[in-house]
Amino acid sequence: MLQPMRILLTGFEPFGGQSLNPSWEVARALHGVWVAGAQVTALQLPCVFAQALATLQQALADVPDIVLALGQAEGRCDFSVERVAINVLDARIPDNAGQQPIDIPVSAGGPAAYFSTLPIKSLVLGLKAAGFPASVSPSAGSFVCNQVFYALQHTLAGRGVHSGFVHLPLLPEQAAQWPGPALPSWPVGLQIAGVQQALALLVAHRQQGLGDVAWGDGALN
Ligand code: PCA
Repeated sequence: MLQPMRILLTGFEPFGGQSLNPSWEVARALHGVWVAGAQVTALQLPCVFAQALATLQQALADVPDIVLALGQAEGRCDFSVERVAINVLDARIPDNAGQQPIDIPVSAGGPAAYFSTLPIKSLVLGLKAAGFPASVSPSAGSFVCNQVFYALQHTLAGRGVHSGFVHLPLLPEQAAQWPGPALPSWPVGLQIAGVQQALALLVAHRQQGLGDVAWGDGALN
C-alpha cells in the first residue's frame, strides 16, 4: 500500500528577548494534523547557531517528503516565501547562547547558495487566491533562519524532497510591545490557517508529480 506523505514542519523558539515566536506557535498547532492526506510532524529548533543544525539533522534522518521551515521576520507584512539560502552567517544580534558569528560560512567549501525546491511562485499565487497575502522574498537574511534553510537544502540536495523556508510576520502581542515604529502583525489563527493552506498546496504539487523546482516556476502576474 502507498505510504501517506510525511511533512516536517519546523519552527523556532523565541529569540531576541521575546517570549513568543509565531513560527513555533504555528508549527506546534499543526503537529499531528493531517493535511490533504499527509501527516504533519512539528519540530522546534533552538535559536542557537551551534545547536539548530544537530536538531534539524536528527529529524531529517528519517527522510520526509516535504519540509517546510518557518521563522519569524519582524517587519514583514505577509508570508515571505524565501527563494534562496546563502552560505554565510552574519548575525545582527546574538543568538540565544550569546553567540554572534560575523561573516562565517554555514558550510566551509559548500556552494555559495541553494534555491528553495518548493514551487515558490505557485505557493504565493495559491496563498493569495485563498486570501492570504504572500510574496516571494529574495533573502532569508543571514541569521539562524538562513543557516537552517541553507543546511536543509544542502542536506537534502538531490534527494527528491521538496523543502524550503517561509518567514512569518509578528503576532499582535509581540507587535504591541515592539520598540520603535509600529510593525505589521497577524493573529495566530490566521497564520495557522495560512500555513495549513501552504501545506495543502505543497502536497497537491507533489501529488501531481511535479518534481523539485530548483528554479522559478512561472510569473506572478
Ligand atoms: N527568525 C530568525 C531566527 C529565528 C526566527 O524565527 C531569523 O530570521 O533568522
